[in-house]
Amino acid sequence: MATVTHRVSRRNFVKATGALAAVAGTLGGGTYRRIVSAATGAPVQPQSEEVKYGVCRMCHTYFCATRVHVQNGIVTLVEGAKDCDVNQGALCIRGHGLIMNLYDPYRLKKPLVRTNPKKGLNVDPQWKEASWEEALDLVGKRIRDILARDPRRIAIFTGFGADGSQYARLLAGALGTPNGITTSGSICSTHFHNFFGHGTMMDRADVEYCRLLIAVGRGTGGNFGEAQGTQGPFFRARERGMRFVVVDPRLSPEAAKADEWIPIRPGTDLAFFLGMMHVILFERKEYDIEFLKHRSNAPYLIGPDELYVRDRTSNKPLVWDMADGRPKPFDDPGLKDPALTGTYDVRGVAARPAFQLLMDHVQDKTPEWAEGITTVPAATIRRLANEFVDQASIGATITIDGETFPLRPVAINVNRGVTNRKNGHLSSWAAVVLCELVGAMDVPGGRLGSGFGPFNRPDEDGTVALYRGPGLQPGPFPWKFPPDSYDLASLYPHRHNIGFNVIKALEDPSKYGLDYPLELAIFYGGSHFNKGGTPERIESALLKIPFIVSIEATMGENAMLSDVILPEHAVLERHFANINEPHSPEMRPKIVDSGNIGLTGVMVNIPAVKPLYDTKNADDIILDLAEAAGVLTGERGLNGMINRQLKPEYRIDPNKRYNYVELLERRLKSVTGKGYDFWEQHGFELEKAPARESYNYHYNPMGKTRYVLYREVLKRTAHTIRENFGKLGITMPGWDLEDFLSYYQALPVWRPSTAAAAPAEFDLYAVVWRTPPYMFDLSWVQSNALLFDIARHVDPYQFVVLLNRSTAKAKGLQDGQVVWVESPYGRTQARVRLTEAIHPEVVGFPGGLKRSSSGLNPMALEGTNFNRLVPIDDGTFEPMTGGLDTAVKVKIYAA
Ligand SMILES: Nc1nc2c(c(=O)[nH]1)N[C@H]1C(S)=C(S)[C@@H](COP(=O)(O)OP(=O)(O)OC[C@H]3O[C@@H](n4cnc5c(=O)[nH]c(N)nc54)[C@H](O)[C@@H]3O)O[C@H]1N2
Ligand SMILES: Nc1nc2c(c(=O)[nH]1)N[C@H]1C(S)=C(S)[C@@H](COP(=O)(O)OP(=O)(O)OC[C@H]3O[C@@H](n4cnc5c(=O)[nH]c(N)nc54)[C@H](O)[C@@H]3O)O[C@H]1N2
Ligand code: SF4
Ligand SMILES: [Mo]
Repeated sequence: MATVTHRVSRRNFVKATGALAAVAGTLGGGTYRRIVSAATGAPVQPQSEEVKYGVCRMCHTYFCATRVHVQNGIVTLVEGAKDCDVNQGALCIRGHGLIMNLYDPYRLKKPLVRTNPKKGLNVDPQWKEASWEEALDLVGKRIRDILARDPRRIAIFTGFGADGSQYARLLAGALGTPNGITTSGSICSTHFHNFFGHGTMMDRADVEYCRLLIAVGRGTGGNFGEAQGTQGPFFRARERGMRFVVVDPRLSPEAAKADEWIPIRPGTDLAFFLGMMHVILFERKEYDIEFLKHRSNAPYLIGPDELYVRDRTSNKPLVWDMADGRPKPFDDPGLKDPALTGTYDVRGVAARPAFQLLMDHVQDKTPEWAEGITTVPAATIRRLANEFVDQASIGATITIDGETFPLRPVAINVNRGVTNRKNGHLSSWAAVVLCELVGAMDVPGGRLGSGFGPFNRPDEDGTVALYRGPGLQPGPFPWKFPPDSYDLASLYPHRHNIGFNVIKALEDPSKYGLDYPLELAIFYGGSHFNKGGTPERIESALLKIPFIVSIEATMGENAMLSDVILPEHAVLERHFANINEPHSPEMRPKIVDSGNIGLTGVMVNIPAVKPLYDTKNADDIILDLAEAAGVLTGERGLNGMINRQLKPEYRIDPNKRYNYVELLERRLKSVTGKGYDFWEQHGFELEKAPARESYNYHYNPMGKTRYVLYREVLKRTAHTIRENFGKLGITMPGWDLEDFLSYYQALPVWRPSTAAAAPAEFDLYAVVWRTPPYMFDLSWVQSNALLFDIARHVDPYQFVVLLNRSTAKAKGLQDGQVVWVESPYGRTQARVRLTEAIHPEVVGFPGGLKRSSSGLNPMALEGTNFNRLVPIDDGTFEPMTGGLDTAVKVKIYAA
């Protein structure tokens, strides 16, 4: 086992330059040079040549190191840095498209001010070019006027396009508005189960030792062509015989290379998991009793109110000790043999261990029951459940670097295909509980959290503490009606990101008790348009906001509706840093990411070329906006907040204006002690932790922490919500309160997904997945000409919808025919491609990201728009996290 802590690379910059320029010529630098030369008129023969270190930002992990070749001030080649442990010289297709991000002719080149008061996605705004001073002055005046009246009326919407920014998400605080709202996340409410399961944001499998990996509604990296270290260890695991099973309505690229593809009816994974649980608990009757009794809350006694039965004096949850037939606090030193089953009398109340409640629920959830719901044969579910237990090798141990760990080489990992259902948090919880039944949590071979460190430390109830760090949190946040913010956050105490609620709140603020309008919105790197709802609906809701400002790079939908556009640099012109401190909860986690386990560090992008146009670093624009609005200086201004990120010796004078480059230098020095000179030369610095320290069991081994099987806090939240609405004499706007609360379940109990309840004419399910060229629109990949060209000419499954041949036959549809796909909420036109590689009840959308702004490169308007099928109405989405249900019921017919 590697126990070294090392700098992953050291290089002789000067020597490398000459050698790499030669390589660039043979690898394609020459080709690029000729193309660029033809486009820009630059000489073909280089007069100057440099190779610079950078970080790819064509997906939101921005975690692959690059070498950027620059000749005569022109970028001729971007390649992966071979000496970086993260991507080891590789770039994915998006990374190879990075050069086009810079030379995209559709980039915004100067600040723009609208002159046409009439607005719309297809209305010419009659832009007037402006100087930065003019544009900022205009915006500053508007903001100051609103601030003087009511700061709440300003909203700031951010998404993954803003991830490279240090300050965008501080601006709302400086302005004093509750409407700092994230637009991403509503189609990937994938963190909630991991916060509870591991105390981290994501999960992965330890493919180093895993013997059976079951991926359900999730890619492991290959599906969207990741370049980060995932693929090597994964394929080595396959070579040594790790079984890989994919449960997915479509035969994905990964499923095609798996041992087994199990097609499933969308939205029914919960039934599949409950069927597996039934086999384990009632047929096989073999599970990790030690884990359940001593490393989980399975024995905690639950009362008729569904809450823990607590000790009167210490308030600690009680368990029943079978050794002497008495209840004891979970951490009582005299506790010998906690009961997992039975009913016990505690102070006159019938109390049952959480595990018994799970057994009760699962008793009738047989594989035959699950088959009827999932279309997966009962025999398959039974076989897989047995294999899961066989491979788990309950009781086995392994010694790594001299430390003994349980070895549980099985994992079930789920993601977007499971979580984005009305029953999503229950389905994803079922996957966690299955891993708990065999003890495969944070130990070698098993299911791991995304970060390494003491994330599984216990809270006061002895169970893995919920993640409480910067950024996303699992809640509960305080409940409040009327809500303060337009995303209605306080009505959803465990929400993920629910930016889509803004659309409904704009349509009818009084429905939600909002007593103020939005008067100004700033959009930066996030869009309502790429989520649920039809573009027409989103357009008319947003047009209720009188003044819109966009920090943008292309003329997307937000930009088209804007009054002022402030243009940002392209990636290769920017300063930015990817800072992953040791023990941070996410090492920009990928999917099943064993290659990067134990890896932390800092990567810095220094601009490869000078800006081509009159654009700025996004954080300079944020600082400009704060200054123009009068909220930059002072301890309570943006400067004060920036200071809180800095070590005392690097703090700034809060009353001065700094530029972003100065501030980033101070931040880097605060974290690493090193300034630009170092990063310009080295690009990145990574550290690999010793293997044993990469397993969180190392930090809290047997007896030190208990994994959550029963999420009691959700029951407490449900009580709070019911009580609060009762006191106010009102109900949850737009929902049946009891239906809403019936999803607040501590255990993964059966609830159907909404899609199942659609009218019968909608006889199929639409599902969507990521494709390698277009994951979403980060770094405007959707209008990247290089990626488009590849997608168009190489991949027959782009820009179409997939339909099973038998279904097409029954409906009289031909391959290549143009069809409508219609849900109760919207419809989209598409060319249909027939295949065997999809469940017969499914219409499959690869990407489905067709755009709606006439200002974009027209290629972004090709293909299909999945999102207009997705409902955002109250009652339709997942009530716990607010995740949109993307298993939509649809019908398909000839256009
Ligand atoms: N390198 C890199 N990694 C990333 C990102 C990045 O930018 N770069 N982005 C991250 C983000 S934001 C996200 S959300 C994730 C997304 O990561 P994934 O969740 O892996 O993304 P998808 O490709 O949408 O995969 C979902 C799968 O679920 C299947 N599916 C759909 N419906 C169902 C269903 O009802 N049941 C089952 N069993 N399967 C279903 C689909 O066919 C598809 O194969 O990727 C993350 N990982
Ligand atoms: N059909 C379909 N819809 C999806 C998904 C899908 O796979 N298919 N994925 C979903 C998921 S999982 C997520 S997390 C969300 C992500 O959703 P978002 O976080 O909203 O991210 P994007 O859609 O990538 O970017 C939003 C907008 O930001 C702008 N932008 C992008 N990069 C930059 C930049 O560098 N600077 C500036 N100033 N602006 C920029 C672009 O105008 C872009 O349209 O999308 C979701 N929507
Ligand atoms: S996975 Fe691809 S897009 Fe993401 S950082 Fe790496 S090379 Fe860039
Ligand atoms: Mo996402």
